[in-house]
Amino acid sequence: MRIVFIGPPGAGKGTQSLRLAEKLGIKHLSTGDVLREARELGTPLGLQASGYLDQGQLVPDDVVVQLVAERLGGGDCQRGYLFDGFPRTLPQAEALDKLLQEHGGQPLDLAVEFVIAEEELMNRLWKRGRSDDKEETVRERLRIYADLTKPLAAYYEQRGMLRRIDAVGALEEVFARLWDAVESVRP
Ligand code: B4P
Repeated sequence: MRIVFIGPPGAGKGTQSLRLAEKLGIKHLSTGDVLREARELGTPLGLQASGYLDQGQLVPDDVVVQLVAERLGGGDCQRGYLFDGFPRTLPQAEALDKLLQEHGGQPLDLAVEFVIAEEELMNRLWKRGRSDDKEETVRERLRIYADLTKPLAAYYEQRGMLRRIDAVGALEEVFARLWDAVESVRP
């Protein structure tokens, strides 16, 4: 299966995606994890991404698309994949469609939107305390989400691929909703 997750920062995309990818036996790719790891290793990608990450800004589209293109070409994506945090902008979604055409022409099966109130997000991120989880940075990430990423839900809805899930509740409850969404599109 080919799946993408859309949701505001702290919605639980990372938390749920690891579990879902394992259950489905597909590759999991978090662009956020790859960027943070690159920063820690001090690679050229990491140096390029660092300032954006700290300020809660999106890393430029061409950088992220290049990163995903490299991973899609790898053999471990043949059985399917779950992209967590990608695409995040309309140009990224269009670039992904193009990449999929180049890699065998198989479209996505499912886009999941995690729905959650801002207050709950602030609460979760405050507890996590990552370097980009400071209140001011989170507000900026939420603003960017509303402006640039949330419109992707309509993009996938028009293509009949979107399922929305309530992301509030215990991890198990959220996973059960996610699994229902997957089952609804499984061949
Ligand atoms: P991401 O790494 O994607 O991070 P996120 O949106 O903060 O997190 P997520 O929704 O995965 O939350 P999580 O499960 O961890 O992005 C970080 C940055 O990377 C971006 O700001 C941007 O700069 C850059 N970036 C990434 N992708 C990009 C792209 N495509 N284009 C450009 N830039 C890009 O959960 C958060 C917390 O909530 C955790 O502590 C977790 O334990 C807790 N939690 C989860 N589920 C819960 C539940 N049900 N109940 C209670 N707590 C829960």
